Amino acid sequence: MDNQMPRKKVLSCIQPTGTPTLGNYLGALKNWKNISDDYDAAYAVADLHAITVRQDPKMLKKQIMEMYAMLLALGIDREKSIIFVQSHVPQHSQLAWILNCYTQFGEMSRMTQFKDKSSKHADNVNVGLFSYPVLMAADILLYKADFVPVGVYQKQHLEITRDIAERFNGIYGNVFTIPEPFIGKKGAKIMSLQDPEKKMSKSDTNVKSFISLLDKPETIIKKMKSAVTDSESCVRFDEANKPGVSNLMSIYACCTGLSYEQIEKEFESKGYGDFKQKVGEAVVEELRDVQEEFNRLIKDEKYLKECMKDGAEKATRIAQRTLEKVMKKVGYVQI
Ligand code: ATP
Ligand code: LTN
Repeated sequence: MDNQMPRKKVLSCIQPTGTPTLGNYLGALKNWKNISDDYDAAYAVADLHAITVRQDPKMLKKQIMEMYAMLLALGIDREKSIIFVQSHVPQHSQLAWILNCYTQFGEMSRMTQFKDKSSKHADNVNVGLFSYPVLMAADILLYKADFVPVGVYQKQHLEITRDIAERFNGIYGNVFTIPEPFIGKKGAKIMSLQDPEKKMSKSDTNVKSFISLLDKPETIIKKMKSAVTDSESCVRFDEANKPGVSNLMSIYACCTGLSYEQIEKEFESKGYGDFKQKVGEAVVEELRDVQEEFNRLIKDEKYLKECMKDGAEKATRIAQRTLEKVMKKVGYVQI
């Protein structure tokens, strides 16, 4: 990269709503490490977003520590990138309130995640769940992110972030950078092992449907072996007619770097048993280093908290600068 040019900025967050899955890893986390080599990256544990669904306090605390340890375990260089916890930087909530007042009820009503989640949690359709994308817009806009690595499912939230930013800039001048989504091609959509029409999700009640990043090698192989395929017994990429096999092929491609043609060749005269075993082994290999590092870090609460503090300080410096600018534009009195 040209040394004269300032590096482009990237921000992404993940909710601490459970142990991340292979879907989260291949669709998001794995790319975060690579991206951080070329961009000014900030990554956060979105614990404010997490309470849009009811959380048990003890579990939430545990999951925040685990998700943070997981981000450190990815091997991102903490000298170059910022890794922090959203609730440690109050500017996120402050900007979210302001942006709420520049967001229309009608446009928020169209968000598909809200529709999905409110039907899943019909007993708790809270206002936070509704305005979730505004908090996400605040996360992104505070750091003036040029790019936001997200899975394909978050694309609509990125679009509304752009709309809110453009609207605000239209009124007050050039305050916010308009962010672009950054959706990796490989791994963008990893499907459930039990129902390949559905995405792999960490909150799925059937544990056989996902690989958790902390699953032991034996468990990974076992879950792969019980993955739903079809009766054709031919390893061929065809998402429409062979969603199960295609999903396993895309997992294998992500872990080995092989193309679909190369994979089809490798398993030309082999059955699904061999294929699933190989996919399982490739996943075990792919996760080995991250798991080792996670297991080391999670025991060291003192170190994790030191890193959190350092991350929060760095993030606050950037976030406060943007928030002050916004407040000045809106007409608040600075003291
Ligand atoms: P939940 O089950 O709590 O809704 P989730 O596992 O679906 O969570 P999120 O926390 O919503 O995942 O997403 C974290 C990141 O991982 C996002 O960038 C998202 O797009 C990506 N991601 C989630 N599931 C998948 C998947 N199955 N394939 C690829 N990427 C995914
Ligand atoms: N909504 C996202 C998590 C998230 C996020 C963000 C992603 C919260 N704030 C800012 C990118 C940028 C999710 O559930 N995957």
